[in-house]
Formats: sequence, structure tokens, C-alpha cells
Amino acid sequence: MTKSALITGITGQDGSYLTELLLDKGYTVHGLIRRSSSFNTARIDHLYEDPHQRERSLVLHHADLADGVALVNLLRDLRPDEVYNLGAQSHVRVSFDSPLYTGDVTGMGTLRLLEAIRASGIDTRIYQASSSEMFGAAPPPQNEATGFHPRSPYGCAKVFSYWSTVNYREAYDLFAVNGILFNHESPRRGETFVTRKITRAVARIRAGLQEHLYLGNLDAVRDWGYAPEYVEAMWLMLQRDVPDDYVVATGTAATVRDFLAAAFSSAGLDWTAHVRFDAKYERPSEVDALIGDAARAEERLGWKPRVMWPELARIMVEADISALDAEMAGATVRVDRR
Ligand code: NDP
Ligand code: GDR
Repeated sequence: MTKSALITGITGQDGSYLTELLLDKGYTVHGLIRRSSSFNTARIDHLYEDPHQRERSLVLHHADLADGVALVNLLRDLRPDEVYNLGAQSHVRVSFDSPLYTGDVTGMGTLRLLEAIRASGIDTRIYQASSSEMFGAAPPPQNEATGFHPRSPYGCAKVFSYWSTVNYREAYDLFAVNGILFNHESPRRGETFVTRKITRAVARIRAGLQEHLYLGNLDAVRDWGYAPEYVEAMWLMLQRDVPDDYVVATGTAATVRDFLAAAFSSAGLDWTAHVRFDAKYERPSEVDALIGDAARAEERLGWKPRVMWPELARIMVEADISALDAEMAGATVRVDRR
């Protein structure tokens, strides 16, 4: 029997890679998308199927994590085997500007989804996209036993979602898991996250379209991995006999400055000639260092990272250079298929 999955956040970086993975495994994939005044499906356009086609393996549905009734209706109708809750206001800096909205979507949205599963009485497994941001000020290395000390409205909302997921597992015997994923990037990463902001700027500076890149704190330490590998871990977590929570990380650390230097030098550029400081990109409270210990994921899921941050920087720079070259040659490259 074909398995089915519902993905919230299907139009995001992770949603697009997870959709590819599940379609490759033969799933029917349902995606929750938000109504938008302009197209927001660029990352999954290459997977799009004509809605008039009879047998479809990818079906999109309009709904929103803010709309609990729509979630109940959707779950009752679709009865998916697996639910992946990737939808969120996911930008940490933005969460300081929109704390209540972030709390509503990134926090309460998860509870609405869990409650929709419970209320509709369906038998489904749910993956919650938890985050290393929950560790915040807790010193590295961080693993599943590390206490949370979030440093942003986003981190606080993710802690609420984490505990709601654990609570529904304990209270209702739901197969509910938290993947505590450390930063993961790709050519499909949103353009305002620091790695992609850097690699896009490298391509534009190299092409003479931009001279300066404005950034905030360069001292923050992050554990950057490669997004297509991280969605494999999500799927593996839902295939276990027993639900549990897992850290997913590379265990290697770099500062924003290290990533910057690697990205610029991979295109033959010197970052110090181009980077300027702008306090606007600093956070009122920063997360200084995140370095994950993914021993449990390796031991129980057989998951191991393959691409480490220096290679990741190269992959992203190359992709942005090719995309820009194609754009400048007049072709429109809307989706990177890597
Ligand atoms: P993105 O920001 O790329 O994608 C977020 C997705 O959520 C988009 O599809 C977005 O839709 C959707 N979304 C936003 N608001 C709502 C809403 N109100 N209702 C329904 N959907 C909504 O995030 P990533 O793919 O990078 O991350 C996926 C998840 O994993 C997120 O929950 C994130 O917080 C979490 N995470 C990410 C990590 C990372 O390093 N990437 C690390 C740890 C956790 P639209 O396209 O319309 O904006
Ligand atoms: P993060 O990622 O906050 O870790 O959250 P981001 O790339 O936004 O920031 C990483 C670090 O870079 C510093 N920084 C800047 N960040 C941005 N965005 N823009 C800048 O100009 C800039 N200059 C310096 C930041 O201060 C920070 O220290 C990501 C998101 O994907 C979350 O959803 C996810 O949960 C966590 O990763 C794990």
C-alpha cells in the first residue's frame, strides 16, 4: 500500500527536499501551502503535477498553521500515515520584530496540529521540526540531555512546541518525535539566512553587481550541515518502532567569519575588502555557540553527516554563481535541483 504524508512548510528549504525524498520512496505527498499574493512555490515547482491529472503523487492544499479548524478538516479528510510539521516563522532576527506572530505560528501552530490529530482520531505519526535554537545559552556540545535556555521569541516558541510534542506522546500515546536539528543549509536556503546571504553576495560581487555585503555578528559559532542529508534523518525517526527525540548535527564548528572567508576564497575573493558591519543584523540576545552531538542519531538511526561546512560553502557558492550566470544570460533558473 502506498504511504501518504502531509508536510507543513512544504514550500520551504526542508519541505522541498523532504518532498523529493518521499516521492522517491513512493509516497503520496500532501503539502500545506499558505495563500500568497504572489507565487510561493518556486522550490517545488519542478515537482508540480497538473491538478486535473487523475492519479497524483503530490497534492497541495491551502491552509495555515494559524487556522486550527482548517487543520482538523485537512487531517480528517487526508488521514495521512505521517505528518511532518516544518511550517514556521523560522527567522530568529525577525522573531524579535514579530514575537507574537512567531509565538502563534511557530509555537501554537504545533499545538493546533497535534490537537487536530488527536481530535480527528486518526492513526498518524508526527515529526516536529525542533531546533538547536532551544539550547540558546547552554554551552556546547549540546545533545538530547542538554537543558534548554532559548534566547529569542523563536527559540521560546520552539521550546513550547518541543514540550507539546512530548506531552502528546505521553498523554495520548501518539507516535510524536522531535528532531532537534542544528543549522542546515543548501542552495535552496532562504536568502536572508547568513550562509545564503554570503554565498549570493559572493556571486554578485564576482560579477560586478555588488560591492559591499553588510552583516552583523561574525563571532557566532554554528554547526552547519547539508539540508538534503537532514531530511533523511526526519524520515528515519518516523520509521522506528518507538518514538524518541534526536539531535541531528555534524559536530563540527565554525564562526560566521570562517564561513565568510571560505565562501569568498572559493571564488578567489578577499572578504575583508567587501564586508561592512551593520548593527541592524545583530540580535538583542545572541546564541553564541551551537555544536551538536548526534551520537544517538548515529547509533539508533544509522544517520551520519557527509558534507561538512567547508564543502557546503563551496556547493552554495557554485550554485549561486551558476544561477546568476544563467540569469544574466537571459535564462530563468527558478529552482536549483541539487
Ligand atoms: P523555511 O523558512 O525555508 O520554510 C518555512 C516554511 O513554513 C515555508 O514553507 C513557509 O511558507 C511555512 N510557513 C510560514 N508560516 C506559516 C504559516 N502561518 N502556516 C503554514 N506554513 C507557514 O524553513 P526551513 O525549511 O529552513 O526549516 C523547516 C523547519 O525546520 C522550520 O520549522 C524551522 O524553524 C525548522 N528548523 C530549521 C533549521 C535550519 O537550519 N534550516 C534548523 C532547525 C529547525 P512560505 O513559503 O509561504 O513562507
Ligand atoms: P540562525 O541562522 O539564527 O542560527 O537560525 P542565521 O543564518 O539567521 O544566523 C546565524 C548567525 O549569523 C549571525 N549573523 C547574521 N545572520 C543573518 N541572518 N543575517 C546577517 O546579516 C548576519 N550577520 C551575522 C547571526 O547573528 C547568527 O549568530 C537558523 C534558522 O534556520 C532557524 O530557523 C533554525 O532553527 C536555526 O538556524 C537552527
